[in-house]
Amino acid sequence: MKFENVVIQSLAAVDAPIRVTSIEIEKQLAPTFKRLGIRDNLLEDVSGIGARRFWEEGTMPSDAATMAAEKAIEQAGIERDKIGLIINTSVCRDFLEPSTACIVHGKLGLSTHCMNFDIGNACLAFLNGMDIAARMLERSQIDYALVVDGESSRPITEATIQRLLGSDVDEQQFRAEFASLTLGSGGVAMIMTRKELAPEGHAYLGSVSRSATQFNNLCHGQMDCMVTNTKVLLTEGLKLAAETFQVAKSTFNWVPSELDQVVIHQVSKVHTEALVQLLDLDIDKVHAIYPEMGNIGPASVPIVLAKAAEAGRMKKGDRVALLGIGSGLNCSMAEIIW
Ligand code: MYA
Repeated sequence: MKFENVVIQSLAAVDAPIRVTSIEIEKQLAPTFKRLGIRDNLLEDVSGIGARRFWEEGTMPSDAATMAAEKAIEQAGIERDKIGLIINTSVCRDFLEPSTACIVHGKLGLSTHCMNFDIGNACLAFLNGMDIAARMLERSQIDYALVVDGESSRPITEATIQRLLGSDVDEQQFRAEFASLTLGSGGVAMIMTRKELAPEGHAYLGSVSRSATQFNNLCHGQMDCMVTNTKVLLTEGLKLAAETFQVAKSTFNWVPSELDQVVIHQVSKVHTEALVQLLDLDIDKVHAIYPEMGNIGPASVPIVLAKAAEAGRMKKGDRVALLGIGSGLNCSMAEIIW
């Protein structure tokens, strides 16, 4: 779906305060590493993830999303009663019900006319949220939309470490739960509106999507346990990304060398390097946050975008490609003119 009048008015990311290194995690898992004969530093060596962030105990996904939303509203300089829609897109949630969006809505004190709901689509949901908001904005059904995401990897990481310390854990289980140790935390929020309301905003041109749901069994996650077939996820994820990139090329006239910044969902060093090579992208145009932040699920793409902007990697008019992918498998690619 392409849009002519939708812009991103503000974007804000909030880092979780506690830095946990892969070496610290491996130290905790030392008895299992020794028993299974796993080499030291495997986690950082193969994934390229040296650290990830944790929130203080008790910080809920809605708290992370609310902190980021407060920043985004302030940056945009808008009255909060003008916001007609809030979508929460996080994998992590405070409860199964009510929605995390309604908790964030309440914490922010948004108006009674502001629609609020969650979208769940694994690591892809933030891009889906932007797309749904853009559809409503383009039709003038609302004037401002707030898309938020708050991820907390602390509970699943701690539960996984405890489980993997079990004396009955074998190599197969270790490999199946390995990806859980790469997850990170963060909060992010974006205000979207129409061009006439924020002429300095960054144009959101739209997105294309492709799915390969025959692979919906490759990564199954619960609040305290995620089981992943890392090998097949990597190969099939890359195939779907290549297929989606072809559609994006013809829809947005993408030529890899003409893209100024490529913002990708960050899984690991292996995934990033394989994708860059496959799509003939320039690695210098990819802002990598995984070494310090790990895989922050659906918050990954918008946090990378916010950090790339903070680092001054984009200038006005730059063509910015967003490449998102999520378990399912689903893949979306979008373009922003900065
Ligand atoms: S779901 C979350 C998915 N996250 C991960 O899979 C992260 C962890 N995975 C990785 O870092 C790589 O896949 C690994 C494989 C390293 C696992 N457990 O050459 P290799 C050892 C323990 O065969 P590679 C999500 O985000 C192996 O024994 N160890 O591995 C949603 C060897 O050790 P040694 C393992 O293929 C969507 C070493 O690693 C495991 O290079 C994501 C190297 O072995 C394991 N499971 O990497 C969709 N496997 O050296 C995918 C291997 O001692 C997206 N090892 O012999 C794809 C596209 C990306 C973005 C696209 C945007 C559009």
